[in-house]
Amino acid sequence: MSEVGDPSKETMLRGFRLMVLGRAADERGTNLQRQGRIGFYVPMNGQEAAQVGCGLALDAQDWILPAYRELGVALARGIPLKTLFDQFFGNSADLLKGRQMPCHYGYRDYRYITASSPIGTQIVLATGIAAASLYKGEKVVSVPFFGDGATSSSDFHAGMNFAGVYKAPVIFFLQNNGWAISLPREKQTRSPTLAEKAEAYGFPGVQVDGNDFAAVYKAVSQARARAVAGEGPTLIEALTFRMGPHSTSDDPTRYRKSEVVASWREKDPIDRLQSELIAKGWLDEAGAEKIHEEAKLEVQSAIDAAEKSPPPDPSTLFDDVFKEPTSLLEEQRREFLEMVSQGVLRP
Ligand SMILES: Cc1ncc(C[n+]2csc(CCOP(=O)(O)OP(=O)(O)O)c2C)c(N)n1
Ligand SMILES: [Mg+2]
Repeated sequence: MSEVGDPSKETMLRGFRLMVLGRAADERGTNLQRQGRIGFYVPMNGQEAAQVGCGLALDAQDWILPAYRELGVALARGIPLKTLFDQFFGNSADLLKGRQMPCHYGYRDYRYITASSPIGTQIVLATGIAAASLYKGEKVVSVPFFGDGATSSSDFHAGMNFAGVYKAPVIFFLQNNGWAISLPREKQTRSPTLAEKAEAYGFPGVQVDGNDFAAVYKAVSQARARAVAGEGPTLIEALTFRMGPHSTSDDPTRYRKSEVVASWREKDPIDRLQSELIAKGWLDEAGAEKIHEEAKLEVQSAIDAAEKSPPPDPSTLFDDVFKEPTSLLEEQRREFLEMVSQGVLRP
């Protein structure tokens, strides 16, 4: 169980390692797509403190409902790198059987619900799960991850209202990274802050520096304590910045000024935590360097292992549609495999 309030030395060091590992994996994710080795990628570069800080403040039993760029949360939850890269490659070892876009993963064993691209959907789902936890008397919270853009969705308002009325144990974790693809935060709403939207629904909304690992951890752990004590939900607005493109299908230089990006580079969450740990005497330069190097090697070995697995067998395409396949489906499978063997179709 995580501590409530300020993170301990162990949690800070663990957070640092995970943030460094996340950055290394994320950079390779983007590069693998650029090299044509995977089909798509959604980077989280710049948002490591928000994601790992939140992830580590949760209990393993809490429900995570990610959007699509929550690699830091996945690592904090303990999902192995190899499992994630298997999914990015969509290979035969992928637990999702190569059927989802890269980054759209979910794992029952980790209470990590499948990522959802339709904006805001995780907000209502999390609220429903939290209402069920309340009904069953479980001391767990549900955490939807969403962005500034999602606050304009109807699901945001429906979920917030429902959670407020029923005092559902939800931590609405909003990463305000400044942009909803090419739409800046300033054009999203006239509210001065996004956090204050919680007031209308009768529960606290707090703004936190999303590039400050310890501040995020503290805010989330306190919101969690409140939720499991039956005091209801909290909206947390973590102020951060998306350093890279929205996804590998986006070119942010067409809508963002390079000076703004450069100013956020000065606030890099990993550099910041590294300096803090060194200032406290909990880490030295050589120790930090070792963590960076080890992360790169760990990522490389996960990629090497994942790339060795062949693609899923074409015949599996028809599995899991029904518990018992219908005769029509079996006929389609036969026809499909025949076309594959004749080279008419290439899986
Ligand atoms: C309901 C819906 N509308 C539009 C889209 C297209 N879309 C994909 S991501 C995105 C921006 C979301 O921005 P934000 O909520 O700030 O999250 P971020 O990508 O910045 O993490 C949009 C509009 C979508 N996926 N779903
Ligand atoms: Mg955004």
